[in-house]
Amino acid sequence: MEAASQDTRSDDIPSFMGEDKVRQECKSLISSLPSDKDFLGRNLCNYNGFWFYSNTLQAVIDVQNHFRTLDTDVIVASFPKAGTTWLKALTFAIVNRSKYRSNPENHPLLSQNPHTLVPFLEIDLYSENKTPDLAKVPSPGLFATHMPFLLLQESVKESSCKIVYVCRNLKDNVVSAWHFRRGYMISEMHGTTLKLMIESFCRGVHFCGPFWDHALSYWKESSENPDRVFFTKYEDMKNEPRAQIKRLARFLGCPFTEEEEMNGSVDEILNLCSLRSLKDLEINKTGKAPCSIDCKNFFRKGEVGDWKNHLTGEMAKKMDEIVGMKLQGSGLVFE
Ligand code: PAP
Repeated sequence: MEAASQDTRSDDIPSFMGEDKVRQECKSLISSLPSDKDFLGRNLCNYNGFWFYSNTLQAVIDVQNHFRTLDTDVIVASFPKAGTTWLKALTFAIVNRSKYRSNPENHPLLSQNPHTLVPFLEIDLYSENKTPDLAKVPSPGLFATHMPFLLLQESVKESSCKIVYVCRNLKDNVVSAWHFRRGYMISEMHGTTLKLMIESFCRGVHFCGPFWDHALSYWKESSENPDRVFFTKYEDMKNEPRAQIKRLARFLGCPFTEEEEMNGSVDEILNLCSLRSLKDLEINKTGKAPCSIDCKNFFRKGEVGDWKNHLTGEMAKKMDEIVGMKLQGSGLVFE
């Protein structure tokens, strides 16, 4: 089946995938960049090796030009659909745990979606405004990004802020992205196939891709600066959640004390941030994330290996081969 054409107009396209927010200077830049189409036939341009929709590139450039981190900020970075929502919730809950210990019923994660509490720089804050007012952001400032480290580094180079990154094996990542897109881009997705999406991922031509270069950008930085960049995988978080959040808390400079471990603080945070708990909350059933996507789309199965229910052996083999080849020699391995 053919992918939907670029000319198809649809009202279910989120703003970051559009082209209407681009200012003249960025239009000129885009016209000079390599271009291609995603699996839906929508325009992508390649900026410093990574593919973006035009509106997102405008915001990426505004982030690079105007956003400067503070030492106390934490940036939750991820490849889309790799576990962002979970890592946002955990990071928020860990760094703010002392504020809500005595009144857990007022915890913000019970009434707000993790994407509201930890907004994306290039998809939320800088998408409508090149210099958003960050003065009211509570301390520590928690921000998120899908930008690769290469593009983020301008904003973080003058501070000692912390960056936490999650990625996920490509097969589950693609299957998750497929369901996500089908959840909110109902008419736009009509007439496309998972096979076409996989082909675009295997070519590396997809939003924020190539996948492997994205992961490698943070992998390399975390190897060189382990106090600066925390690197984890969705699979590791699922397999050993307690060990991973203890590691995360240590990295963030607020390790769980022995007393906290004894009184169940680690498990409380894991429960609060679990897929089951978040998915059941009214806000996440009926609310909208800042990017206008219904919150419910961010919560699905959360299973490692769900790809087996969706991909043929041939599709899986192709993806394993290309990822294996691209990551060869880096030390980064996906099971
Ligand atoms: P984003 O990049 O668009 O923000 P992201 O949160 O990275 O999306 O990915 C959503 C995936 O994380 C979904 O995976 P699935 O499609 O394989 O099910 C979603 O179910 C999963 N997810 C969301 N919240 C949690 C959570 N609290 N714990 C575990 N997995 C979660």
